[in-house]
Amino acid sequence: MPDKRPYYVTTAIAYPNGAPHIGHVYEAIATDAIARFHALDGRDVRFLTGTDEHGLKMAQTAAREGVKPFDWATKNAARFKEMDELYEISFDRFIRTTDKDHYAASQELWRRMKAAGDIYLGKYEGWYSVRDEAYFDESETVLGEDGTRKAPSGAPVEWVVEESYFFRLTDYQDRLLKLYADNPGFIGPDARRNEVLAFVKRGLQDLSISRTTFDWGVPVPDDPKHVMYVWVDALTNYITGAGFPDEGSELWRYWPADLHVIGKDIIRFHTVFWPAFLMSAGVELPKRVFAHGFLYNRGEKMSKSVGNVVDPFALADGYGVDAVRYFLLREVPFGQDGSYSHDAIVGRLNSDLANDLGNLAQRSLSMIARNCEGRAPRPGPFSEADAAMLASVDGLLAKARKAFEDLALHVALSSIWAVVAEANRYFAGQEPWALKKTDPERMATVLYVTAETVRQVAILAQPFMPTSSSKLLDLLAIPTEARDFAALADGGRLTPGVAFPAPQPVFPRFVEPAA
Ligand code: ME8
Repeated sequence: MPDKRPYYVTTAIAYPNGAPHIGHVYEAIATDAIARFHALDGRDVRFLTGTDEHGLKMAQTAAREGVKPFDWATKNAARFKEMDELYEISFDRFIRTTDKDHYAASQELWRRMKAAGDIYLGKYEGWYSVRDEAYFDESETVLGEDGTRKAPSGAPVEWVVEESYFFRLTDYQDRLLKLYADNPGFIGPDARRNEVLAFVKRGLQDLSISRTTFDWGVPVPDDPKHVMYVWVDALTNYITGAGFPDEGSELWRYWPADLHVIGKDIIRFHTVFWPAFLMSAGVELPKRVFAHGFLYNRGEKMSKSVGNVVDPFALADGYGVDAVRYFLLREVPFGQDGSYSHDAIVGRLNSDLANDLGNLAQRSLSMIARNCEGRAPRPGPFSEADAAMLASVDGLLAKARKAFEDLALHVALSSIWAVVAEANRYFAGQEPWALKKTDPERMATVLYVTAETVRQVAILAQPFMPTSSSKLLDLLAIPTEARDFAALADGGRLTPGVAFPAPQPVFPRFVEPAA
């Protein structure tokens, strides 16, 4: 029976203070693969992504550009959305934190935390990093060589003294530790979990959650000279996207979220502050927060100031959307840091895509076109080798499900490509081109088994490479309603006699442009 339960997955919402970079597209692609995987597996998926538009960083960048923060955000949010569309990100909503319903949700969350007695007025005196939009205890900062104080990220910090509302985070230490102990899967990967545990065990301080020295934010209910600290409203986006506070809404069935996908630098906000806010407001907690690693350009950290940000639009132009999607998810073990280079992507593109899968499909389909009247071959009895090949490809769904359960997306891909390699060995070993003269029936069986393997590989590759996979499925004349995971294994074997369109290469080799 298909599992039709709701599945709610989110990305972090990006600061649209500039153009998107490769880290943003990486997060979108990985989350999209997860969303598509569960949708193909029958789940009722909702996928939320968007932009985080308030805060001092946005206000300052807009001021430098000489435009209003909202206009600056609008311009860049459009670029993020274009990037998502270009990369086939299957989001259900692109939320902007300047959306009206998000103001209502944030203010309602605030009211509930206040009603719970967790918000009080005080005075903040301490360090703040605009780039990180984060407060730091002096012990966490370091004095740079230039004599200025820096956050752990290297961003400059400034001394802030202002009236501020505080959230009683101190009171949540035990409840948070219990949450982590009772739900070992709440924070992943383990390295991040250990980091958060150590942080919370050291003891928490109350959190400043409003600002008065600028007004680019969600006004605090009943005290509009304060705007909410940008992270309070930013985190709330996840429940805005599920219809909060209208708990009778159609969308509320998606809450609690199954998974928040974020980068490792923002784990504390998502696994300490966010669950504490929700506990305070009496809202259920998300089931899991998983932090992916950082991408570095040939090993170097990317940043706008270093000027080595890789433009996702240029990447898509250079290699193709599916090649970039495949490369990032195959090359970087999900949860670890990874690095990008031209040579590495071309290597993967030419070996895994053009040689391994592309050639397998092209060679078997062109033989079918020439020797089987361009129709799905009719197989004879299966030999041991045929049965072994089919058993391997039939076993992939279970492996892929396990890999997605563990959020080991790269493992799902390596299992699929191990079957592609096996299919290439099978094809070469069976020599269907030689069977053409000696045993045409046997040739038909080998071509059938190969094409059936390609069918299942293409179905399973859809979360990673939606466009190329669907081209492959078109070449096998698979109807759109037979492309989900229910059609894997004997849920939908290739039907003998079905006419195929003329075969075309799906994964061209990358050829270096002339210098
Ligand atoms: O943090 N490699 O926004 P953001 C991989 N607005 N991932 C990276 C990366 C890199 N080089 N650089 C950034 C914010 N990211 C907040 C989030 S959520 C309620 C608010 C990831 O635009 C980063 O870890 O700085 C985060 O998950 C996402 O990109 C957006 O980063």
